[in-house]
Amino acid sequence: MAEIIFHHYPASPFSEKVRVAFGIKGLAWRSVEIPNMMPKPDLMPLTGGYRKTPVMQIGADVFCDTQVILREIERLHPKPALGPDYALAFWSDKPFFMSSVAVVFAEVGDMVPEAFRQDRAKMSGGTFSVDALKAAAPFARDQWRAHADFVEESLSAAFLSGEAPRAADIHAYMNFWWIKAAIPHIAPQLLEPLPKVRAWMERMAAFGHGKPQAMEAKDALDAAKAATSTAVPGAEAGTKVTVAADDYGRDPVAGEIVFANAHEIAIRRRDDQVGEVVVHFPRAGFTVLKA
Ligand SMILES: N[C@@H](CCC(=O)N[C@@H](CS)C(=O)NCC(=O)O)C(=O)O
Repeated sequence: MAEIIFHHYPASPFSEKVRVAFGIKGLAWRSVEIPNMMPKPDLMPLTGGYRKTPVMQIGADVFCDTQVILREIERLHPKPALGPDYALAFWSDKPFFMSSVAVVFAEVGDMVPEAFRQDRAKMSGGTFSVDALKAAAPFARDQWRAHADFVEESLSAAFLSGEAPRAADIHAYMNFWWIKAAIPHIAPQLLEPLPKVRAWMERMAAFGHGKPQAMEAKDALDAAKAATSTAVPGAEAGTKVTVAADDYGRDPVAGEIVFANAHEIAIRRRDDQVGEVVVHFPRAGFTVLKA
């Protein structure tokens, strides 16, 4: 099997979900560091326009969004099982993450470069107003505290579902990890009323990230070009579509369906730098339009 190539950057909270999964499963992987804003010239040839972080590549198969990334890792490396807690990703990635975004950027929004603020405004189709974030901070902190307390209340064992870590732990952990990494001066205050969460965070951090080995972006493009997708065509194969996220970073990706099922759609596309690749997206949270 071709090696796992993971396109990410260290401060990315969604990437941390996958890095922890690599840690729990003890996997070796190649680490390609990508920019934290557009342009991403070495990523676009692989994804065809999808710009979010992270992206996982296995040969000529490219997985966009942690939903399909975690599903593919579980399929290829089923032990130890993380289980099917996918619904919890929606809680972690939307209301809990959005309150974390508001809490974090109310604190550090002034310090990030103007290019980053413009990038995030464009990606969300809105604005990035530090003044508005600061004004909303008390409300955002209440929201954050409520979501954080859901986890505190649920921790009656070492992990959320018992004595072994499951996907639920990974989803829940992302926002705590990010708060601690992005606003270390505020995190102790936010975590103070959450003793079970603090102990569980230490257990989660102890899994580490598996065995990463750095890789140049150009080498990842060459690896795609040298490989052939292993995706197996289904009944819908050949239909031309565009696929786009339905929340933010909605840049559409065009291609021909290889297969589509309840959870995943895989489309084939060509690019001079990578040849023919198959790009995989989740169904939940993505729109598919006939081209
Ligand atoms: N639904 C996506 C969300 C990914 C996401 O929002 N990632 C953030 C970084 S953690 C992002 O893409 N930010 C803009 C960027 O990195 O260019 C997933 O689960 O992978």
